[in-house]
Amino acid sequence: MSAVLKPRLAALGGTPAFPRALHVGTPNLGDQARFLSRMAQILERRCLTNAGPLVAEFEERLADFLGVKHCVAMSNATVALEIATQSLGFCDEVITPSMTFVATAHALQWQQITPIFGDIAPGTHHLDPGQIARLATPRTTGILAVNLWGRACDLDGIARIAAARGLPVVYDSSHAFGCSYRGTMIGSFGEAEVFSFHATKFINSFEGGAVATNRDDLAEKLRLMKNFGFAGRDRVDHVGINGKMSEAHAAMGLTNLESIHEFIAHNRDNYHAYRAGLRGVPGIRLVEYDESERCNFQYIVIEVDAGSGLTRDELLSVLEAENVDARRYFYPGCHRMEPYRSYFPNAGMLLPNTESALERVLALPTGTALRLEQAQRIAELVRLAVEAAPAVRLRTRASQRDR
Ligand code: T4K
Repeated sequence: MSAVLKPRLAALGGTPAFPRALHVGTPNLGDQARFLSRMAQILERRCLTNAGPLVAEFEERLADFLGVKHCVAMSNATVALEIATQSLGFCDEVITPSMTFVATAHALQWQQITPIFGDIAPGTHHLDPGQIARLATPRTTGILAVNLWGRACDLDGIARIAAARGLPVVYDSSHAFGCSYRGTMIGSFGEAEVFSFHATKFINSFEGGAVATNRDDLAEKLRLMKNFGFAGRDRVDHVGINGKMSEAHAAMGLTNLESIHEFIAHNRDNYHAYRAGLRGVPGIRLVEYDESERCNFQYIVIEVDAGSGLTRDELLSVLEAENVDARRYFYPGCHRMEPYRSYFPNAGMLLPNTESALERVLALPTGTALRLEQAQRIAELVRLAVEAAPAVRLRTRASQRDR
């Protein structure tokens, strides 16, 4: 980089590239008038929750879109994971990755199920199917795999090993709404798949989630369990919880679902801008999408390697100084969070690929609130930071010393 450009980095004394912070996870919003009209209908009907028409419509549209028999809407994905795994009789030990949002592990631990963390396959951020064979014991009752960043994990590999061991599989597909695997929409794999419609997700219903399944018996049980186990007005057939989605949440979900193609197009453009801008930057690897599949392009994730001359955290400081609120998802890994850290203090030794990825991964802003030129500018800032790596390192060390 020419010396002239160096001062443009705020970390080296320039002014921030963006006057206001740009975040990972700023919500995608559909047509506001449609949403408000749905809200007016809700108030008019005075049916606010408990199997209202908008939740039913949302479930139907989701199932259609995913090409799956049933979609059961719930209050959020964490509760949906709990209900799905409990419905399938998961107990004792369940194999799951540590490279995920902590909700995946917590959904198990909340039910006193021990998450057994499997390593990711090298070069991927996904559970290595070989780990299942290695970690399965007579106490293993299921697999909870994650389709991280909207990219499918090795669904065939996992299905093969699970079938050989007679283990049911649930997928945490919180990131993967609108994505496919070998031409089939994510949503119909395993016994069930769970989606999140949290505000930060590709399609949001403020808070919300859903379980997709092709099994009639399972769908029926999920419906009972999310509604206290009620099978009739005065009949409770099962232990249950309140996992219901409200009509207002469904109104938001439906409205956003109607804009899904715009969201995808916008995210795809941002992704291409990042890909072009980061091409050839030494030590920076963009986690790419397979565009022969359907993708939601929801996460822009890079890996920062030694070749960049910077650590991931040094690059993060540079971006933060520019008002780019990049995130170290999902650092430091579930196995280094409580209570798992206390239960398995040496788990990291068995998770070398996970530990290495968690030191290098950085999620960058995208979504419909981020304009194309902002994505281009962020990529340019990453390039400048790498070009100015020696100066950035000196500055970072000096500021650490001063703290
Ligand atoms: N499994 C996986 C693999 C998941 O990633 C998640 C959730 C779950 C399960 C559980 O799903 P839910 O039970 O939530 O349905 C956020 C979300 O809270 C979490 O839902 C999500 N994963 C995770 C990836 O991201 P944080 O701690 O990063 O959230 P927060 O509050 O820092 O928000 C991120 C950024 O988004 C903020 O800097 C600003 C922006 N934002 C956020 C909200 C909520 C907005 O602009 N507006 C908003 O309303 O966890």
